[in-house]
Amino acid sequence: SHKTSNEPSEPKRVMVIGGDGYCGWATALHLSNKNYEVAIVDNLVRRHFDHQLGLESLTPISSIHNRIRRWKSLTGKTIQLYIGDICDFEFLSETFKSFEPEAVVHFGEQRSAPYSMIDRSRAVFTQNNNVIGTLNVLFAIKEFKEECHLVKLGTMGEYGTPNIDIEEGYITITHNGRTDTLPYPKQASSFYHLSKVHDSNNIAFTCKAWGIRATDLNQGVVYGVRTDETEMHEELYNRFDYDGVFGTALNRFCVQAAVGHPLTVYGKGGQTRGYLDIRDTVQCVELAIANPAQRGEFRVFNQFTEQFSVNELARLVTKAGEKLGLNVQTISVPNPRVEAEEHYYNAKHTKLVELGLKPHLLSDSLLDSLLNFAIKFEDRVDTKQIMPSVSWRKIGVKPTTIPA
Ligand code: NAD
Ligand code: USQ
Repeated sequence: SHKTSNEPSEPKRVMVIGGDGYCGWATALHLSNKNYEVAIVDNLVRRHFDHQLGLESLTPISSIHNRIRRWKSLTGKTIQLYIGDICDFEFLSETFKSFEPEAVVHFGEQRSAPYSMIDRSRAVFTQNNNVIGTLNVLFAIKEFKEECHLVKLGTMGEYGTPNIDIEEGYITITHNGRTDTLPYPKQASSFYHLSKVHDSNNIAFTCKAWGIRATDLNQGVVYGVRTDETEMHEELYNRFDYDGVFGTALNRFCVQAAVGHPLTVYGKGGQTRGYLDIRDTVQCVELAIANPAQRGEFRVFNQFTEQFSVNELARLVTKAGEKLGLNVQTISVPNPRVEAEEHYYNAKHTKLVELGLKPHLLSDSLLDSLLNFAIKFEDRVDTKQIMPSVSWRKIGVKPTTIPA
């Protein structure tokens, strides 16, 4: 096809690490649809965790091979696939040399806080997998593609719940009459969330030392399941975790409401977090790629659109459920985690909006469609997987197959 002189000569080449997962699959399809050249890198370890723990996505998900074949047959677009572990540097080097990415979006980590708190071996696995994987990506960029922009998924949980406003990555402090802009203090509260803090430190250092360009996306809790691309065909459906280990707050509540299980509010329910629709995850990542960081710049964006407490989410789901004729109850579950249950929370999130993010705010219609989605698959729900089974206080060294 003919190109005019001011169009980019080639589509941008984006490597999506963790592209078989919840955020990664939606993002890979979105970028491919927007004519980016996409390669998925994934070792499918997440599917393996599900088997090990006896869990399953609410939605049936097809193999990564069938997903990619279906995408090609529907759209004519090719997504390249590299199956392997990014902790294996030889494998990662080969993918870099063969695909030559201009941007790497890194979703490929063990992302469940409860999983990281099951036992010693899961805690060690999580920090090893996440910290070493990210270090390898940094070395691969330095060695093979030094202009490549790293877009790294971090978490709002890196900041914890301080009693002051949360800034985007940095805070300006005056101390004993001198002023500096410093990394915002980090107070993570699981071995998983801590792995992200360690990653952020390694990335910040290599931006300074080697001139890496990086964007740390401190994402809040993601909800929803449909995106324009995944709803094109059943074989493109995204995963939907509702269990006590991988399920996250709002998605879990919708499934609980659909099957008549009381909503599981942990402790007092005042825990407040940033939340966003998965349609905004894909939008934010695209914005970060389209507006890359400078060489040597370590940019931090807080990636969420609204704040809610767990109690507020329970109230919203109860109201939306009642409209569908569901009788929704809520129970207070003794909190399996160690976290503040009543606290101040006010986090900035303007940088992605300045780049053009148009948020999909949580609405009655979205809750309605999520609930209907959960009702559609209610026969697949294993209610034994709903109650939390991992305790922050009881974690020990004894290997645990099925959390008790
Ligand atoms: P997910 O578990 O669905 O997907 C992660 C993918 O990475 C899986 O397909 C897994 O197989 C792959 N992976 C893990 N380790 C790997 C390795 N060493 N080599 C290759 N592939 C590997 O998780 P998700 O919910 O899509 O989360 C993606 C990223 O976004 C994570 O970094 C997570 O911390 C972050 N995040 C997620 C949420 C959320 O609510 N889901 C919120 C904030 C941040
Ligand atoms: N919670 C309940 N009831 C439930 C589930 C959770 O009260 O049934 C509470 C938790 O105690 C916590 C809050 O809801 O206070 C959020 O928990 P979550 O499981 O939804 O989210 P979290 O463990 O923080 O982890 C998820 C993703 C992780 C990501 C993080 C973003 O799994 O990858 O980093 O959200 S954030 O929360 O901003 O750190």
